[in-house]
This record gives sequence, C-alpha cells and structure tokens, in this order.
Amino acid sequence: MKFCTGTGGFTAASLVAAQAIIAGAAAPSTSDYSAAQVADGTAFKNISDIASANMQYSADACTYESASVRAEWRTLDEATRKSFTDAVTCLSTMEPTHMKAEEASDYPGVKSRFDEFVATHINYTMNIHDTADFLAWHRTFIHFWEQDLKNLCGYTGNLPYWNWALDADAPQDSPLFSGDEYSVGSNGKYIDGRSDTWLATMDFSYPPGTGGGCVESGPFVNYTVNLGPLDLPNTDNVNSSFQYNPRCLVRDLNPWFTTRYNTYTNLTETILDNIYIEDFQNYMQGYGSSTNKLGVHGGAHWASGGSMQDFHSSPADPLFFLHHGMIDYTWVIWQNLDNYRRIDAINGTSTLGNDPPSAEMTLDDIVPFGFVADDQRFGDLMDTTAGLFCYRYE
Ligand SMILES: *[C@@H]1O[C@H](CO)[C@@H](O)[C@H](O)[C@H]1NC(C)=O
Ligand SMILES: *[C@@H]1O[C@H](CO)[C@@H](O)[C@H](O)[C@H]1NC(C)=O
Ligand SMILES: *[C@@H]1O[C@H](CO)[C@@H](O)[C@H](O)[C@H]1NC(C)=O
Ligand SMILES: *[C@@H]1O[C@H](CO)[C@@H](O)[C@H](O)[C@H]1NC(C)=O
Ligand SMILES: *[C@@H]1O[C@H](CO)[C@@H](O)[C@H](O)[C@H]1NC(C)=O
Ligand SMILES: *[C@@H]1O[C@H](CO)[C@@H](O)[C@H](O)[C@H]1NC(C)=O
Ligand SMILES: [Cu+2]
Repeated sequence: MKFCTGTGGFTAASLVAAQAIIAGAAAPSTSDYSAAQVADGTAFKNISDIASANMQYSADACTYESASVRAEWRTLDEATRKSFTDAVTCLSTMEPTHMKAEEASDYPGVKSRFDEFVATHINYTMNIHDTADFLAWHRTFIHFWEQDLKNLCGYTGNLPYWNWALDADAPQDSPLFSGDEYSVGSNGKYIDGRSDTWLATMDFSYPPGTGGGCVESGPFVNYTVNLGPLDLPNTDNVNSSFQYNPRCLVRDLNPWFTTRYNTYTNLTETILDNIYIEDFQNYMQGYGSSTNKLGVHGGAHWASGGSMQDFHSSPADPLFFLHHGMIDYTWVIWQNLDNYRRIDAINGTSTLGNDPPSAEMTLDDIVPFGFVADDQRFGDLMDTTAGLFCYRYE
C-alpha cells in the first residue's frame, strides 16, 4: 500500500495517533504488536507509516509533499533501475573531481570520482563508526553520492535502498542479485570447498556463503575495484591505506548472517526496543552486547561478502549505498516516532569506542567529508527535511 500524500488522505485514527506522538505520548514498543506481526513486517510497516504521518507536521521549507521519495529497489521500474546502475558506472569511470594533482601521489588507488568516496570512507573509518556521528556521517555520505549520480551522471531518480529483511531467509535468491540487466549485479561466482572462517575480534566462526568469486553477470560484471581491502579475513590485504589494487567486484551472499541479524524481527526490535540514541546506535552496529555482535548494520555488511565485509573500503561495492539507505531509513523511522525528542538526539565522541578518548561531540562540531564534499556542521545533518536534505522513504 502506498502512503497517501496530503492530510486529505489520512484516516482520522492515524491523525489522532500522529498528534498524540507530537504531543509527547510514548512511541510504540514491541509489546504493542504480536510476535507474528513483528516477524512478518506488519509492525515495521505500521511504525514506518506512523513516522511518515509525523513527518507531515514539519514546518520546514521542505515539506512532506515536496520531499523526494527514496524507494526500495524491487519497487522501481526497470528503466529507473537501469538508469541508476548506468549512472554508477558513469561515476566509476569519471575522473576524480576533488583530489588535487599534487595529492595524487598520496592516493595512488584513487582513479575515479567513485574512488574519492571510497578513499574518504577509508580515511575517516576510525572517526565515523561507533561514534556520535555514525548515522549522520553515513546519511550525508550517501546523500552526496546520490547528488553526484544526478548532477554528474544524469540520473533522474532517487537513491534506492535494499530492505534486506525481505531477503533475510535467502539473500542469494533476492531479485536484487538476479544478475539480469535490471539487477544490482549478480552474486559472486560460486567457489566450492571453502572452510569456515574464524573471526577473532568477534569471537565466532561463520560458514562460507553462496558465492565467493567475482560478480558474474549484470551491470557490474566488468566493474573494477581499485581500493582496499584493508582488513578482510582470508585475503591479501593492501599494505597502505590508499594502495592501487585493481580487481573484480567480489560478493558472497550468506544467509548465515541475514537469518541472525537482518530479519524483520531484528529490524523492528532495533527501532522499538531502544528509546535512547546511545542504545539505538549501539544496537544497530552490534556494540555493547554479547548476543547481538553485528546488529542490522554489520549483519548486512558481512552477509554481502567481498568488499562489503571490509570495514574500511566497503563503499567500493555500490551495494553499500543501498544498504546504508536502509540504515538511514531505519534511523528516520526511529527519529520520527518521537520527532520532538529524537531529531537532534546525539551521544558519543568522535573516536571509535572512544579509543583514543576524545571530547563528547556537539551539534556545533564540524564533520569532515574529505574528497566527497565540503565539511558540514553536525547539527545540519539531523533532519531529512531541512538544511541539505529534502527526502523521505516509503
Ligand atoms: C498502527 O497500528 C495501530 C494498532 O493496530 C493502528 O491503530 C494504527 O492506525 C496504525 N497506524 C498506521 C499509521 O497505520
Ligand atoms: C563486459 O565486458 C565484456 C568484454 O569486454 C563485454 O563483452 C560485455 O558486454 C561487458 N558487459 C557489460 C555488462 O558491460
Ligand atoms: C603486501 O606486501 C606483501 C609483502 O611485500 C606482498 O606479498 C603482498 O602481496 C602485498 N599486498 C598487496 C595487496 O599488494
Ligand atoms: C534476529 O531475529 C531472529 C528471528 O527472526 C532471532 O532468531 C535472532 O536471535 C535475532 N538476532 C538478534 C541479534 O537478536
Ligand atoms: C551518553 O550516554 C551515556 C550512556 O547512557 C551517558 O552516560 C552519557 O551521559 C551520555 N552523554 C551525554 C552527553 O548525554
Ligand atoms: C584525510 O584526512 C586528512 C585529515 O583530516 C585530510 O586532510 C584529507 O583531506 C583527508 N583525505 C580524504 C581523501 O578524505
Ligand atoms: Cu561506514
């Protein structure tokens, strides 16, 4: 069901519910739904609709009606999907736009505009994960990438996202990875005979996925990844952060991760069981828990395989931007279920796990975007219908 635009399309009940939340009533919790509703996506749809209804009370210049709408990949028509992946290929074959000639020797792996995004994420990895600005930095990073697809490569749609909860049972069977020309490229070619991988930092081992080799059909079959990996298991990692290391795009879709970390239950509990921003951002990234070691964020990264598993260079796979669209959508719902308290809620410092210790961030801090774009004031990155942004999800 599409959500109607304009208050005329709302039922009286949803208006009352929305106003109750604006007035400060508690956001819904998991106990408002049956386990079946949490597991099958019904509860997620309901809280997404409540958050959308709340967004309509925004008094910003960007209105609910004027906001651009980011939709799930499989709901896009074929022409839009193809124009999106064509624009990504355009970005990956375009000269860098921000790196100065005298900087090129410091960044030997930066060959394209797309690589400037990857290099910037590598550069700031330790300052944008498990920090106060994890969500805001990645929101802004994918926004600038979306703007480049439009402004530099003629894409006329909006950034699509990947709702992995729809594919949690078997991501390898998802239409996203069918490998036809309207997909985001296939899974990696299946590699037989691999053994389990022990992840010492996580204290668990996981079985090989359903691919493991190069993407074999679809839009990114000829794609060249230039940067990374820096920290992958079972791989020849680079010896310097920005080393030139050209190779194919590898994927290894793995239901072992998605069934544990990316189900509708996992997604919905992330939003509903975490009232405070420090708990919400920790739960989503899998920090501070011995049972939830990856969260929905880490789960889909590990479930994708290849570059997506590399902490530093994960944006090298265009899938990163569809995954982080879903992460941003999750935050947008969380924020708008109680927008008065949550839009500007932040907690934490600017160093991963506060190691080395750094100051608590404030909304007046300047957040760096390296070769991507101008640095931004943190407080300007909190509301998707104000400042730089004017978009919503459905
Ligand atoms: C969400 O679910 C509740 C309880 O079933 C219902 O009263 C409400 O109308 C729903 N809200 C929306 C926006 O669908
Ligand atoms: C990939 O490269 C091969 C060999 O150059 C070419 O035949 C094929 O059309 C390319 N496929 C795509 C999807 O660009
Ligand atoms: C890193 O250096 C070692 C030792 O010289 C080399 O064997 C390895 O291939 C290098 N890794 C990459 C990705 O270049
Ligand atoms: C994710 O949800 C599944 C059921 O859908 C459950 O078995 C699993 O324990 C959940 N994972 C976490 C980390 O809560
Ligand atoms: C951040 O959250 C922690 C844990 O709840 C809390 O102790 C701390 O006071 C919070 N910091 C700020 C600045 O609110
Ligand atoms: C990397 O970080 C340094 C220090 O903040 C900055 O001067 C440089 O421009 C950054 N490079 C990229 C590619 O982000
Ligand atoms: Cu990241």
